[in-house]
Amino acid sequence: MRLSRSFLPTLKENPAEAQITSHRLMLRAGMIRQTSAGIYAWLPAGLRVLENIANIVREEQDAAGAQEVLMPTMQSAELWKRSGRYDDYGPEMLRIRDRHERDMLFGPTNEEMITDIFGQVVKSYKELPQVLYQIQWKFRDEVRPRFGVMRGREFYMKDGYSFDLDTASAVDTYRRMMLAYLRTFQRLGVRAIPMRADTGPIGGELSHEFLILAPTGESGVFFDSALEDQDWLAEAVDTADRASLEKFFTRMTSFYAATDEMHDAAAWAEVPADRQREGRGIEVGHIFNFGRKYTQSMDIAVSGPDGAPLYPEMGSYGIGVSRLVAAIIEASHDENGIIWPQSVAPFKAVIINLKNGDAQCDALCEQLYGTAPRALLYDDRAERAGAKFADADLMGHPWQLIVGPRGAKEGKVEVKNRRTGERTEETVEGALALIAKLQG
Ligand code: 5CA
Repeated sequence: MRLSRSFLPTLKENPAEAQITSHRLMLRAGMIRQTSAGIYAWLPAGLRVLENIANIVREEQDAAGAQEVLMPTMQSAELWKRSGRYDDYGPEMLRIRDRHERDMLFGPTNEEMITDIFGQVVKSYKELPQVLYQIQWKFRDEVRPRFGVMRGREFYMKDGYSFDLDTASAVDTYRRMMLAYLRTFQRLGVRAIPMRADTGPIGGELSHEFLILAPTGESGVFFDSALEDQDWLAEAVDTADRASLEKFFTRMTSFYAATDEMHDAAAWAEVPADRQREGRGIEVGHIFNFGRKYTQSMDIAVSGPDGAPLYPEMGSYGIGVSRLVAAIIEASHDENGIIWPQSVAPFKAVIINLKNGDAQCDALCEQLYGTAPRALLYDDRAERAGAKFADADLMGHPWQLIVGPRGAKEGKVEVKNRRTGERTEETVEGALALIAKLQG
């Protein structure tokens, strides 16, 4: 994308309405604009990050055997009356009446709808297990939407739902999802610590929250630092084998981790002092196993092995995709701006032309840019160098490819790594090889 013609409205000043770093940086880097309280429009740079996150989530869900669907945002109140949650959900649910006076709502979550669809399709226990997920907008009329997309009213969520024959198989599915989540967050370039959690209005007994450490987090957290050192992408688990899943889960849960709501001082005291970490965390995911709560209340059964009705055991699995954009920034920035992990960056690198209009500078920049115009941002504006450097740091591109008149004449490109600040001088071939590597 050419910056001179792009819709990337960066701001020099800190917007007054933003109280936390990520909200400030998302506004300043031109990623979002608010349209109503807790409701945001995503501009090109923001949308790219949102979609990059969603795609990593999608790949790991697919790899774990979940199948993607897309359900509507509008739901009929009838569904929620069947589960009994229509009255329980309270003012967080945005209720709407259509022209025929039918009660509708903007979905805050989809347990009821997916259970109903499952019931229409699956008739026999032989078709179990099933894991379905979607990545879709949700609406919760939060009393205090704040911190930008961190706690919005409209937000983008990956919500998955599983249906199993019995408790043992439902627990296998839960553990498989746990591993998929750990892998997902690691690929997103952040550490999200799984913690035993309260189940709240979703219901059930087995539940974990995934928290990214940040001083602005809403929950207090206590955990064993050994959890930060695990490489979940290298974890050898045979996800088709119950014993292997159990071994992984037992190992993972052997490390202490709890939010303040679930904190156990006695168990905490047993964690070696040099590994005790206390702080605050942002909840970016939440998984639940709640048995037959919805299949029973909505009377959705399949025929069991003996021909009698069997109510599948369910779980649900959420990831706050839009919240993650902010959470990653909270965990990865410095005083100059965002530092995107490579995997989610809106642009893999920015090409900075230090002398726009200089024939050699322009030619070299065009040569680099032309190899990967979608992955690269080309700062071809008639701005001074200082402004270009400041915007590049603010927007957080992992690499800066800097082309000035002297370098252009000698066929050299200065390459800066945004995270380490390290600068090297590369030949044109070296710069092209880096671009090819970043794209791959
Ligand atoms: N049905 C279950 C799982 S599919 C569910 O709704 N779980 S949840 O309530 O925990 O939400 C899942 C994730 O969505 C949360 O972990 C959080 O990361 C994100 N989330 C929840 N509320 C908001 C909000 N108001 N703004 C942004 N993200 C949110």
